[in-house]
Amino acid sequence: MPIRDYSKVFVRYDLVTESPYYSIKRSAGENQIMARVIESVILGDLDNIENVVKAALEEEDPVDVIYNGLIAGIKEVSTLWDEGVYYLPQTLLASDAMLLGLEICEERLGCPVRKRGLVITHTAEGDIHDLGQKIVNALLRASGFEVIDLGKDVPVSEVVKAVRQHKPDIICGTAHLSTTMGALKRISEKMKEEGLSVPFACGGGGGVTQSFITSFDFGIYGKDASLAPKMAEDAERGMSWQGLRRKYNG
Ligand code: B12
Repeated sequence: MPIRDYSKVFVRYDLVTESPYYSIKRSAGENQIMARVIESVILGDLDNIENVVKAALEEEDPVDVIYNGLIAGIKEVSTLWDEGVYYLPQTLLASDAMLLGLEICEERLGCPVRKRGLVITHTAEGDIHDLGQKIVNALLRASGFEVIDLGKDVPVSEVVKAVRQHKPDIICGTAHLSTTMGALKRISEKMKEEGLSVPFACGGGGGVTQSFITSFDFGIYGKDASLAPKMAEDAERGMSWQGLRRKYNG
């Protein structure tokens, strides 16, 4: 007999759990358009994320879509991962959907004509968790900073070389793994060896805490990406890394 209803074929019922839908409702409240952005991130819906984000941008500010849509969605994905509901494939799809959405928001944010200063951003050597870094890039660019994005899994020596070459006002680093966060400290040590002194704002997960980041020279801990433009502004005005640390981690 021919199959009449294809919607029941190849459905992974273990993935179609109550959990994501419950999460979406919890995060978005009454805002239906934001609920669709969150849903597209959680479900890793690469076919629809672009249209959904564009629709949200007709009603909402790009920074709100980033915070209340894309970041809210990926936070739910983090919870689903921690609860053991999501595994690598779903998480990877969700991450890619978030990155696509972020690109569209970034385009909409545009860049102020006057450049305020230069920032180098990267995700630590051995680490591919670059979502936080990409958010930092978008918010910095929206605030008028020129951003050199070194990408993910960037060797310590390459970061230091870029600092030597471009002389940024501030560097940003993101790490999530206990095995990669040490690269942030090694950057600080190498900069010191070479006589370079640049504020080094860091964020991420796992062991990347304020006490770890402030255990090495130049390190300033940022819990949230929204702090990056504020730190960059202070650095560009000439505040030292010690001054920044007092202000943000005091
Ligand atoms: C998404 C994710 C992935 C995605 C990453 C996709 C991508 N493009 O980033 C994929 C599926 C690829 C992945 C892979 C792996 N992952 Co993973 N992953 C996660 C997950 C679910 C969410 C992390 C995340 O992106 N959060 C959202 C972003 C937006 O948050 P964020 O980066 O922290 O950024 C925020 C702040 O920290 C801050 N911020 C960040 N950077 C900066 C910088 C500055 C300057 C400032 C001011 C602020 C700031 O601003 C942002 C918010 O505004 C976490 C679980 C969790 N609960 O966190 C595990 C987690 C990080 N992963 C983990 C592991 C183990 C892995 C794998 C090794 C799994 C495997 N067996 O292969 C691989 C790692 C491969 C590698 N070499 O890196 C572990 C790490 C454990 C540890 N402490 O070592 C975690 C904690 C899961 C767990 N509980 O086991 N992962």
